[in-house]
Amino acid sequence: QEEDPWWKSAVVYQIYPRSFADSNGDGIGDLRGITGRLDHLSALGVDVLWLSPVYPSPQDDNGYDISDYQGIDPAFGTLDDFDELLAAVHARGMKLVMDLVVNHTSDEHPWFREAVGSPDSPKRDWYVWRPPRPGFAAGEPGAEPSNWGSFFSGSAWQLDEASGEYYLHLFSRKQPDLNWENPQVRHAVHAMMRWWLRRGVDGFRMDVINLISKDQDFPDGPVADGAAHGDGSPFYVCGPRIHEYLQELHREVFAAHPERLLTVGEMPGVSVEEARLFTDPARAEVDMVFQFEHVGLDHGPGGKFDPKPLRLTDLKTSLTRWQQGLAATGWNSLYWNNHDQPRVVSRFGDDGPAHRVRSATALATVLHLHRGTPYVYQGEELGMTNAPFAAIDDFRDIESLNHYAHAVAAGADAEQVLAGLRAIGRDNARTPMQWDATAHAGFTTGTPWIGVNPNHARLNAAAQLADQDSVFHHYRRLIELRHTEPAVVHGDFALLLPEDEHLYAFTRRHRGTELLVLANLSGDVRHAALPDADGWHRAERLVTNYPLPGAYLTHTLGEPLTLRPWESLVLRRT
Ligand code: ISL
Ligand code: CA
Repeated sequence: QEEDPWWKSAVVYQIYPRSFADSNGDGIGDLRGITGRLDHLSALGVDVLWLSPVYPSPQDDNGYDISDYQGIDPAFGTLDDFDELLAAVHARGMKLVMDLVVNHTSDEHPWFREAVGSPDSPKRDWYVWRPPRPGFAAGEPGAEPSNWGSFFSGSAWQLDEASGEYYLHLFSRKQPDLNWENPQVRHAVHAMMRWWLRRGVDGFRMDVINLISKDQDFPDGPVADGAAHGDGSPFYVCGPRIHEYLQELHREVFAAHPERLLTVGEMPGVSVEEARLFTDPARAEVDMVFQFEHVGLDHGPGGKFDPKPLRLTDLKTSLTRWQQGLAATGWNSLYWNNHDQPRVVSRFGDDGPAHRVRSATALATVLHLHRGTPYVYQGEELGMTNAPFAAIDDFRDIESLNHYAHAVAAGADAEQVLAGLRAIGRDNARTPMQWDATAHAGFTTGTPWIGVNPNHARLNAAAQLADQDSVFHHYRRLIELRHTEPAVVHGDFALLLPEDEHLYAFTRRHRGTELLVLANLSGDVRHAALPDADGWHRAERLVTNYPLPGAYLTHTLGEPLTLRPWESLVLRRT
């Protein structure tokens, strides 16, 4: 176990560059802004930075629509700025991982321009083209080659008037899917990745990488009650050639750097069984995957924008299944937040003044004590909250804007649609990083591209660095614990109190060490009838979120443990 890969004991920090730090006052975060804020990340103690896309892009989906894979968008800076950032990150002993978006390009990428402009060019086949459905004329309602809906509302097919053919776009119309069946596409992607590795980057977070292989028959998918489009996911989630493509990528790109890299596949809809195949080191595909089960548990019958309250037992059941499923083979990624999810303290915690700090720290404790590699999304380490968006004009995200337009056009109540966006919309995670209490939270001297959360006056990094009881210092301690206690990295996971709707409890056992993680994920006092409460009586308290006198649990032998609102603790016995 001593020869385990370095990333098993690492913590990754995700930067959404547009919203992190603006160095030139244009209201958009940029690379020099990041370089100027590395002290914050060193103080937190993270090992790896993952940058959301900074390549040239029309920014239809905030950079997830790439028009040049080997450059930097002028809004973010230059390749020189990038090299400078990379050197500064390395000088601090951290690594840098790029976002790799190769399921699709921008429709403004030269490859797609050529494919559209010259249907006879070899580039045509780099994308997915199909004629209208038999018996239909191009452009007629229902003429789309399949009934698949796009992730961003509407059909997944867009008509190209000039040729009368449709191209596939699982995301926006400006994000045409690449045709991975074509070996030239795969070779171009490999070459581009090798170019970044030569430049010195330390790996890739691979966007929707389990969607790149499609069933070439493009069959219609099931249509849910009242849905305008079918669900094509059975025909593109972990499609027929996905493992072949990833093994080829490993051979062609990753294999030359056996120790250095971190590769993580973002995989909507992936099952535990598939994830084990993807991350089995013997199969040489990726190091770990992002799975989505736990962030779908509060989606309601009407989909993600129709959220329902989370049942804690559902969360525990799900995460435990993933812990067990990847215990012997493979590896987990652990996350609550990223740029696509609402803020966890608002979603699963309580972001009101009474409980914000303790619910944020309790949730952090639960996540970081699981087995796997934790990811911290910018601002999560401050307990940043969802944003008080007043009206649709406050939103910027294409998914939210498209959903609103489609839902309202279909007759939905606008206020109700807005309520869904406020609860679950991706812009909640995209408001600027809250550095200090000054105007625009110290993010920019100009006008920010999206509103700053007004709570930055009291919720900001400067205040939290100065306060040992802050969310920031709690995250710092959790990260340090992973670096120093092998049981956090390697320990076997066992869930306790599986039926409890308020308490999250588990142990991690490694050689002679056992950790107990106990969290009250509710705003009321709770009693924990732990199977072996007395056995933990004199255990060492490692990370807690309430100041308690003494080093031992203050509980009476033979009595259940009492946990205060949102109290969490990590205990160790040997
Ligand atoms: O938020 C979602 C839409 O409901 C997710 O399904 C999301 O689209 C999915 O997780 C894939 O996300 C990734 O690829 C998208 C991009 O918009 C996201 O920001 C990115 O993380 C397309 O590139
Ligand atoms: Ca800027």
